[in-house]
Amino acid sequence: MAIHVVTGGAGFIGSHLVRHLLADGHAVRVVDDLSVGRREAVPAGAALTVADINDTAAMAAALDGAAGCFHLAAVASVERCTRDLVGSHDTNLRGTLAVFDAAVKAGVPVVYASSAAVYGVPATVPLTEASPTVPISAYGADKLGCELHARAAGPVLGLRSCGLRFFNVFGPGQDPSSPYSGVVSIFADRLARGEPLTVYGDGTQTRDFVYVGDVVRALRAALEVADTTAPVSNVCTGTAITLLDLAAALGDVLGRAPEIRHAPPRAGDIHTSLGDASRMAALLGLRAEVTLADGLAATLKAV
Ligand code: NAD
Ligand code: UD2
Repeated sequence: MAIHVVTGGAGFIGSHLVRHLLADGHAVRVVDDLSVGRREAVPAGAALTVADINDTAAMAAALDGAAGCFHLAAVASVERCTRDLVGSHDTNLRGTLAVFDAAVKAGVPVVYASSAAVYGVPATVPLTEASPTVPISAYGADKLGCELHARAAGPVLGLRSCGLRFFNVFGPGQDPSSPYSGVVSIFADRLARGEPLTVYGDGTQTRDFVYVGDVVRALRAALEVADTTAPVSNVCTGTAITLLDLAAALGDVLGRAPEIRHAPPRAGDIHTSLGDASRMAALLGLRAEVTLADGLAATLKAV
């Protein structure tokens, strides 16, 4: 079968993608500097190169003969990007340019991770790909920069790409250890320990939670449509729930009501986030299939 490169393949989403590619008989080369990801998370059978994506020689070697590149490596924590503007930019925008450059030279199409963070505070929901992109974080600004460069590099350099704006991804293997980890991973970890959940604000804020298995399907479909027009698509469910309902849904899976403590709202927290999944259906030919209940059950089982 084909050879695929996965940057960030030792991370949460990347390790799921690698497992699926291997299961379908593909050869997989992972490029990850293990700054966040763990060597043990890289599924057996994949070839791991421990390197920064800015390492030109390492990227060229990884892409040699490859059929596609899934670029997921990033400083994925909004908080870390805020604290380390230049360091995170080196990975999130400069590093993406290094991946694009290597992909152009190797003639390999790239599917790259963008984020719902490109939208900033929504004026209206659901957010479509035509909604204004006004990021309110360095993380979101760099992700938008990746999209702009992909669009410029298509016609000029022949880069074939597709960008995916992930909404709130959850599932087994997401690290709960930082306060800025995904809320589902934090809540699942706390519930498993019998600890109370902290809800910032009144808990009426909404999020569009998309299961990692559906994200993997979107990534793989995106490789088929990557081209020089640099299409971009949301990856979301088109349904949002409140934080309080999320806590209750986790409690339902476990058969006991979680204890909830409220804390002041987080600075810069967006109240309403909801994606429109129409382009995902039209461009990628798929919609999110895993229900929240099933996804939460799988997440809790793995804790
Ligand atoms: P993650 O932190 O689990 O994985 C990122 C991986 O990239 C890690 O293994 C890390 O070691 C690696 N990495 C970081 N800097 C690197 C560098 N300079 N060179 C090589 N490797 C490097 O994050 P994730 O949740 O799996 O996210 C994957 C992608 O999806 C990221 O681009 C992230 O910004 C994006 N995204 C994630 C979410 C989400 O809800 N998890 C939402 C929107 C977008
Ligand atoms: C998500 C992404 C971020 C960026 C952003 C764009 C994750 C982890 N983060 O941030 O990368 O794309 O969307 O808008 O996917 N919360 C609690 N208790 C907790 C933890 C969180 O109440 O213990 C709340 C938090 O205040 C927020 C919601 O849960 O209202 C979701 O928080 P999050 O950190 O999982 O994700 P978000 O949407 O802030």
